[in-house]
Amino acid sequence: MGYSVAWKILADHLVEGEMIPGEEIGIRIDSTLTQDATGTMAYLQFEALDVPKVLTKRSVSYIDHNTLQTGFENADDHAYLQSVAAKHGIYFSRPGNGICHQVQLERFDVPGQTLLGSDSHTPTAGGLGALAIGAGGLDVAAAMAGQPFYLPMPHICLIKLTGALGPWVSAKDVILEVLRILGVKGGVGKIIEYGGEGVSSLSVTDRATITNMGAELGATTSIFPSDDITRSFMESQDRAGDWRELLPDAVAHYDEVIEIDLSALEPMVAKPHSPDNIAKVSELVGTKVDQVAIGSCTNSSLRDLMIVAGALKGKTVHPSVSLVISPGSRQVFEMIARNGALADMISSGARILESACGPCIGMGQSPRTNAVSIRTFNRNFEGRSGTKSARVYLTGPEVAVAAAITGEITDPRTLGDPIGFVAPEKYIIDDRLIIPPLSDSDSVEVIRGPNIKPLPRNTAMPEIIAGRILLKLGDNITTDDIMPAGSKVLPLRSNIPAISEFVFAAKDADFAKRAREFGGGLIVGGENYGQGSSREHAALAPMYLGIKAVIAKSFARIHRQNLINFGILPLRFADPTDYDFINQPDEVQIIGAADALRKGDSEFTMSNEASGRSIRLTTDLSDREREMILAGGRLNYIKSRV
Ligand code: MIC
Ligand code: SF4
Repeated sequence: MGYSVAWKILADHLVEGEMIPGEEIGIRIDSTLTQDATGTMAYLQFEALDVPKVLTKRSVSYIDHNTLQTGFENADDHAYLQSVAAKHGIYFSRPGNGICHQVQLERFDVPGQTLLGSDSHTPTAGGLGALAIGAGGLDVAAAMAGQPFYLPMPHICLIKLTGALGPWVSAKDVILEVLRILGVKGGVGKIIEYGGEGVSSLSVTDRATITNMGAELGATTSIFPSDDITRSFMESQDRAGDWRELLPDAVAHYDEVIEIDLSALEPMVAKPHSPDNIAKVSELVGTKVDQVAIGSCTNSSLRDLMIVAGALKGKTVHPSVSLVISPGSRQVFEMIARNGALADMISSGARILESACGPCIGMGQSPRTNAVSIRTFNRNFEGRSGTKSARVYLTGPEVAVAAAITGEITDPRTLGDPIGFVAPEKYIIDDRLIIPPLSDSDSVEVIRGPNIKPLPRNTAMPEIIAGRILLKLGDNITTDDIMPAGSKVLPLRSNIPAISEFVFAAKDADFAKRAREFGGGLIVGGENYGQGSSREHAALAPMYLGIKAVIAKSFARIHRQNLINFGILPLRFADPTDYDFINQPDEVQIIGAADALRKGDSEFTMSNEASGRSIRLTTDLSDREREMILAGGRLNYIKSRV
């Protein structure tokens, strides 16, 4: 049996453990990326590690999330990030240069390399054949300090593509189909590798749309082979020298195989409020639309915006629709400006935003009350748009632009001949907004405005975990539920005392107050607790409020790791029906928790004073993770070993 692409890259980077599915492995990280919403914490943590220069091949810091600057906070973060990058050998992509994943794909990703990013959509780079994983900022800080990244060896799942996409159907419809099949937790513990003859009909940016939104499957990452299509994309980005071929062996082993016939796909949508709530556009035709937002790291490549501009040319945006467009990168923005496509968009009435995350993270453009908003983004969790009552549908650019013109959900295949797109032989290459590392950074002073607060640290795990159940939640709780984003909260990402006031704000406005009153406590969740983003604030801020353990039926990968990184114990119900026997605000105790962690026990007993019942809990922590929790988190653990 031969090897898959993912297996080859993992084997190439393995530094600890054995590649047996489920067992913990450590891999070497070639490159890292951060964005400004997670980057401030990541660099505060990197500074705490006392390593003068990053030890990766390349680390890049992007400004793309917090660009609204409604107060001094965002701009203070930018100044901190720029100066800390200059100090420690990090590339700095200035605000205006674009969304991290799009720029990284254009300018930096290398097939066969590993990339760790403090953003859950880091797997976008898998479109180019890199093994790219999203993680919390602390894991990225540790990678910059030369530490391996640890993960359970994933199962490798092949999605075998046959055929080719029909007119007005695009890459977004492929990943929506995968989400239909697997659901938002169907990728947990897996690497999704794409293969089959259908791969050769997809461009690199199409592939990147697919690997990007693999994050919504809960997958460790997604990846395509690196082939001639990859080579020509890299040539057109003036990076032919970074290309290498990377294909699976003829008879490669996969743990699971799913087949998708591209020719059979139709335009699709993810309905409110989950990316796996999939329907065919044809089933929703006629639904009135109030807003259309085109952009984000999923769908704002040159190809996507050229299709949108082509459809808008000579038309007017429907009177009941507000159409906003944010180009993915400055390269894309400049190219549509120079080739006239931008003029067609402007003339149609589109509202053009800067090249950044913008509405995708609720930084502006919240829709009106009860609106239907069609977005080419990757997440439609309730309230993420900034308007709780809005109904957000996720689609590809074709469906989005069709709705912008007609004012209702429309099958784009009724718009007539498809819009052609031929990829340019050369993209405009201009890296002047990327500041490379300095050769001498001794004199650089790191700028810390008043919003950059010191990093809070946890203390060692107590012998007994005792406290109240502060909140009981259902299945699929997202990190947006735990730690909301948006224009009010995002500016506080570098200020944990201030941001912790917003923990669970949309679910339970009194949560922070109650946590303070009871001096911390525990949280109970259902399946897939912590799905979605990589924001470690969803662990760090609860830690700051004194949360010692989260008990759930199952956890999403990145959030589970973030909890451990900050010394919060993730526990599962041994018997999931026990979920029904624990309520808010029961007073509970786990006696001997620290001792059990030291001994390597995987069972814990929790007594519930209210019901008098004993509940069995389990954990699947590795030895390394146990030590981290005992130490009060990964930072304390690393420090104690130096
Ligand atoms: C998101 O899409 O939710 C974000 C904002 O990019 C996050 C990171 C963050 O919360 O800063 C992500 O996906 O990891
Ligand atoms: Fe930015 Fe949205 Fe992509 Fe997150 S998903 S990186 S907020 S564009």
